[in-house]
Amino acid sequence: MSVSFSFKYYQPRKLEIIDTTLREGSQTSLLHDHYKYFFTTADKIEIMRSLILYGVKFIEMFAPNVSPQEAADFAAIKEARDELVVQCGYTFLLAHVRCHPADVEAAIKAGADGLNMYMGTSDVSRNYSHGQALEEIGRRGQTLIEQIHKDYPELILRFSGEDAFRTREEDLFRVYDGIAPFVSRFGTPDTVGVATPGAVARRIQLLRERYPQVDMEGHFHDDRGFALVNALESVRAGARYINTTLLGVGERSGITSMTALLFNLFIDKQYDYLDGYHLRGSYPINVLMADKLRKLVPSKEPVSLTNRTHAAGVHQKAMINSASTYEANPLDQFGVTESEILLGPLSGWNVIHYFLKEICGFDIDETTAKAITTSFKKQVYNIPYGESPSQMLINVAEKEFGLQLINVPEQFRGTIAQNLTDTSKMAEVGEVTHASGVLLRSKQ
Ligand code: HCA
Ligand code: CU
Repeated sequence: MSVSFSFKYYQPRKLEIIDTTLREGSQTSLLHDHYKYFFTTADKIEIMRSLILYGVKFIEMFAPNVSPQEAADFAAIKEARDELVVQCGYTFLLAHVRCHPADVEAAIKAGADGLNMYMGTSDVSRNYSHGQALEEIGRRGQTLIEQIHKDYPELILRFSGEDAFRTREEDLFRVYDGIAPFVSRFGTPDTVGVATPGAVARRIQLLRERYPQVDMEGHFHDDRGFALVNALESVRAGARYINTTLLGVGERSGITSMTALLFNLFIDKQYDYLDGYHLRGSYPINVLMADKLRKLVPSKEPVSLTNRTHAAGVHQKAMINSASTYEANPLDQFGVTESEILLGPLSGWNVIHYFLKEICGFDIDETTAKAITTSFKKQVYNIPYGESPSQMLINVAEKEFGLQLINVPEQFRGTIAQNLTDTSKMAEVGEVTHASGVLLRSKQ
């Protein structure tokens, strides 16, 4: 049974993520780097289900006429979406289409809830001679969109002038003016990632003033590393809809990462933009995506374990005493529930003492820990490829220093007994460690 729901009964939230992992995200070169090339139907369904469970209500996909596989996937995703309607409410499936009857017809036939239409408006994206030709392009787009609006009043229509930030304002207006009565959203894609936050704020404000009845949608590429800040700026300027992908993947360096955007709004205490998003699912959904790409969650992704990983000796010592010293942001609320301390050449005796005593259970005092540290630091730079520093450290402790395990009584095994020499600190420090979930391990 096919399910449908009219957009006119949906009250959009203050921020609606339009996730385009399945469209823009599929254009990432990372899929090629790993000889994977495309998301399988099963991958797509898993990604789509995770997004819906996370609270995303708008999902963008390719026009079904891109390839027979995309057409089959569209149908499969629609079916999987329908299964979640009772549990999660309705999610709108939007087809990314050129302003071209073939794309439009294919999307409508496939049962898309909306059309994300686009057309090149900048000098570079369409090689027109300024003025007349643009007007002609705009008029043709307008005729098509007006007709769709008339024939399919239930369809959610969006129009984007591709490469909007290299399009002169008056050119954009010339095209958008005629289309405005027929669409519910205008996109302002920064197709090649040239926009600065100031330019974004100005554009969004201008468009909002000129088209008060049309919502704005942001789509920002990361060529300059501005995709996140531009998305935040556009939200601040009043764009209700933002295009994101998981891990920010997309063409070239990609677009805004969904979890990075929501994480920043949370840090800025913009809670009313976060209505309905299951923020604790952020890290798990990033891990799922990384897995699909056959890689780890990238270190530049704000919602990552890397952001709770500590390698320098001074940081590690501080982390053992108080996790907040080098962790300022509430990553645990975004599902990164553990900190990680990497044993290695930069580790100091404090952490080595902690590791050997608390994690391994050796009978060791501070003087011995310092001596072991000196020996370990001499050897670790020559560590054979593939061997773990923690194993090397244990070997030093056992073979060079003859350390023995403490015979911990059965009932205390598994209890963190940090700083056993100073029992007054034990409960306090132990609690902090537990709360932050410090995890000591060496990178394999
Ligand atoms: C593309 C270009 C696009 C479209 C964005 C939009 C861009 O890959 O087709 O439709 O709003 O960045 O301009 O992703
Ligand atoms: Cu894009």
